Amino acid sequence: MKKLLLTTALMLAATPAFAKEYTIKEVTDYDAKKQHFFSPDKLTIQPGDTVTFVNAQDEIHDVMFVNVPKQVDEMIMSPTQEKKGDKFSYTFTVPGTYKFHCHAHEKLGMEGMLIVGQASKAGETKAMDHHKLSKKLEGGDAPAAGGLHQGVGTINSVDAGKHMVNITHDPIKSLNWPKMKMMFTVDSSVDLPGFQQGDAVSFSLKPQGKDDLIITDMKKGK
Ligand SMILES: [Cu+2]
Repeated sequence: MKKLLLTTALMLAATPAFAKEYTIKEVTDYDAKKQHFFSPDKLTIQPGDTVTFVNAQDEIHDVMFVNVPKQVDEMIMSPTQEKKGDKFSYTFTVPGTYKFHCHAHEKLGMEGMLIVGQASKAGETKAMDHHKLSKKLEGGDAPAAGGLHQGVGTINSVDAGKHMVNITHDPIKSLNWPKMKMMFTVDSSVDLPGFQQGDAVSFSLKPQGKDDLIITDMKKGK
């Protein structure tokens, strides 16, 4: 009897009519500890289920699958630089563990994990290098001098107390970043009260930790 029930359950799971649809939002929240994130950033689904990634608001995001089960033979990625309301859906049929990130916010830790059926064991997944593809799309990377990335932009707001600044920056090739509105932490060596909304600025970004970048130098003028 027990065996019969199990068989029936397996058959139901394999029937497309029972396939489910899930949504993962791509979120920017300047008040959150981590400002750019997927919600949820971990999800378990069954083979045949579909996940739709939705850009939830006015920030540019996308989704790129960077580590997938070995049997997956295609690049799973949304168009780059999705705008508000843009959607990307994919139906997952190969069981295993999938890791994804937002290309624009990769260095800020915007990443997530999807388990289809059951998690992959060691050696059952492979890396997918979408960077080669996106470099082609974006016209090549400029090398970062001394590990610093140079940007120019316009200040939207300054929070001197928190040592943070919100900047709409031009594309930063060395990070593969499109034009974006972003909040940055500013090093204490920068005289933040000397800046205000509307200032055009040039700045240097230094990688900090695994997924953060801080402004170590900022001057007026582009
Ligand atoms: Cu993003």
